[in-house]
Amino acid sequence: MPNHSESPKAASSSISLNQANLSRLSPDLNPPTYDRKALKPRIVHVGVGGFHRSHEAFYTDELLRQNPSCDWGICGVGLREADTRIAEVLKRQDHLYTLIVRRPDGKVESRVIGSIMGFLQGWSDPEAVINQMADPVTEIVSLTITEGGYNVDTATGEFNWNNPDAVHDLEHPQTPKLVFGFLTAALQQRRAKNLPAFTIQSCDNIQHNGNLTRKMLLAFAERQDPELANWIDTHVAFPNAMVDRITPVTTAADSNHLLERYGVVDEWPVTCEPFCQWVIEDQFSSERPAWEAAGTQFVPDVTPYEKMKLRLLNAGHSVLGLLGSLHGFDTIDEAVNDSLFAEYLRGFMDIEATPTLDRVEGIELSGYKSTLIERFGNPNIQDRLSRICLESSAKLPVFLIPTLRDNLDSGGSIKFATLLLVAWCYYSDQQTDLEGNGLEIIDGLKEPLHRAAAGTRQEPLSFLEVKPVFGDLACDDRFTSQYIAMVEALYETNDIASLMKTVIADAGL
Ligand code: CS2
Repeated sequence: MPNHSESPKAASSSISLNQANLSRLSPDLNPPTYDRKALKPRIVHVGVGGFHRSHEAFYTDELLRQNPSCDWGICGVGLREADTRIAEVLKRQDHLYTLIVRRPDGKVESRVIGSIMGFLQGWSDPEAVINQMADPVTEIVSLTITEGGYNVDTATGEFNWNNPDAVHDLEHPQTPKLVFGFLTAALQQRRAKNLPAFTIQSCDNIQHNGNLTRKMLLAFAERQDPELANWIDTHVAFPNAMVDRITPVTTAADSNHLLERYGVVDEWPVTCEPFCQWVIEDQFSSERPAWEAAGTQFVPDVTPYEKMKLRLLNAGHSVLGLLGSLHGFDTIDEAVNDSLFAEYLRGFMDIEATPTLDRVEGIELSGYKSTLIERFGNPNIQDRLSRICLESSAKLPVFLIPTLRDNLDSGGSIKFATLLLVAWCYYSDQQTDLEGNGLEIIDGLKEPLHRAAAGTRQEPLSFLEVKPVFGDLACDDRFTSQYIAMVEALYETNDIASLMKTVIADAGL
């Protein structure tokens, strides 16, 4: 959740953002032009973080502006107690918030988004969430629950029954904790009432995110009620999708900007870049919004788009995030504006990631990569490396390790990716940058990663023993000899820049 503890200090003349005050707002804030009262909660969205608010809620708001007779509204859902603050803020603001789009040239465009119309708290009132999902008005349940939220046992790729919450959900189907428990409880009701199924739309950065959601939900449902599992298998659609918009953590400066510039008190706005992309497989259980009017692309197969995005953008972020953190950088633009880091990033993308990608209809990869470097360089986004590096144990197995494995299989270059894993080992071991300044590490596997990495001086491959992340990578001799050589060099010299230069030089760049 965004670290946004300070609320803007309101002056007596300031306007609180809420429905009643919409007509008093500056037109420059582009308040909704449609009748919010006419919206129906046809979408239930789980995980109302910054990304949902800059992406799906934005696309839906755009659609509503273009077609005022459209009635697709979003009912937000939080499943964790940590969602209390967003629930309270949205409630106070009648679920309105400002999206602040910051361009690289310094221009800022803000708009008040009106597509979210409610918020339900799964941790304190699970029944309300289940009933809302089960209500015939709901046609889509969409998810932004992060890479780790799919409850995958990364060592096997299967549903993780070691998670006590999964067992709890089997025993207490009406008071679930995991999203899968909520979905089966709601789908059970719909099946019992002979209602059509809703579509489940994943909006997370995972290859084949729809297929994975389906696999995990069916595994859970199979244990709970095999007949329900069959029904889900036949009736529920899980379109795969590629989602993209860089959305940094909101800071107090974002709220202050709105207060100073427009006299508006928005307790939790969202800042993002201008670029926005959403490519979805057009397979829905029933109706869907005509999001294409708002710029969404509907395609028969999203695989090449998602692979391209995960392996270039997300992995590129991790390259800058981990190497940049060791070097002492704070933000992505700082890192990418350093010529060594830019060259390294481009080398990784051209030499290691690109050969593993499939052709993408209508996209010229070289231009896509240049655009990525421009997007990363946007100085007004202030995307912190701490955001990029958080939960690396859930990200790197999706963003980076598949590229490394493909290159191991094909005999391709592995040095750029290997140095990244070596940097991650040092980062997890020392928990400081190379100057000894402390780094705040947020990761569900922080302790196991630290313990494994701390054994590196005695046994250079020790970090790779974290099997849920690395699987059997340590069995590949070409990889391990490269890894050991780089670990020894980094631990001896504490000099990441020289190692990066060597990788670039060895690649003949
Ligand atoms: C980032 C993503 O979490 C990460 O490491 O790479 O959040 C990225 O900013 C988004 O996927 C952009 O679409």
